[in-house]
Amino acid sequence: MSAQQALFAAEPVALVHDREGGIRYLPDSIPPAIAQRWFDEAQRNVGWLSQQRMMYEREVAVPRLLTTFARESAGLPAPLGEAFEAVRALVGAPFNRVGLNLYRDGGDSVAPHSDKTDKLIPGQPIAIVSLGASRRMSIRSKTGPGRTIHVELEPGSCLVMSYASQFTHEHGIPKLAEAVGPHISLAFRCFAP
Ligand SMILES: O=C(O)CCC(=O)C(=O)O
Repeated sequence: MSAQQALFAAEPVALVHDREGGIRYLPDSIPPAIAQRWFDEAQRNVGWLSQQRMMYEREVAVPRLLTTFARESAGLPAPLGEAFEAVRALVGAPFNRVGLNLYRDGGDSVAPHSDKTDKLIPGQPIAIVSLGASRRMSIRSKTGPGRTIHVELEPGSCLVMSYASQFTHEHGIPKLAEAVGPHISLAFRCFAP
C-alpha cells in the first residue's frame, strides 16, 4: 500500500502495535441498518454545537459540529444509550463518555492531534464508531520519519486506539476537495471517576 492510498479493510486490521493493543480498525462492527438508524437519530437528536477557538489571535469556528454526553446523563438522546452498550460489549471497556463529531461535508475536518489523557483512566482505550459517509483518517507517529497510515472510516466501523498510542501517534481527518455527504463519529472514552 502506498502512503497515499487509504486502507479499505474487510477484516480487523492492526494499524499500530503497542503493549495495550495499539490502534485497530474493526470494519462492520455495527450492522448497516443499525448504523444508518444511529446516524439518522444522532443527526436529529443530539443538539449539535458550533464551537470557537483561537487561531493566530483570532476567534475561528471549529470546522465541525460537536457535542458530548456522560453515560449517566438524564435523558441520554437516542441512539446513545444503545451505542454505549454495544461498544462496551464490542471492545470490553467501561466507556462512560461519548464525544460526537458531525462533519457536514468535505470542508469539515479535525487537525492531527492526540487525545488529552489527563481525565482518562490509564490503560483504557478510546473507540471511534463511524456513521454516514466514509471519511479518511490519517495516523502518524509523533516521532521519527514513520509513514502516515490512511484508513477509510466506513459506516459501522470501529477504530480502537490504546491509551498508550495517544503518547506515540496523532490522528486527524483532513478536508476533502471532492463532494462528500455528512459523517458522524461517536468517540467513546473512559473518564476517571
Ligand atoms: O471524528 C473522528 O473520527 C475523530 C475524532 C477525534 O479525533 C476526536 O474526537 O478527538
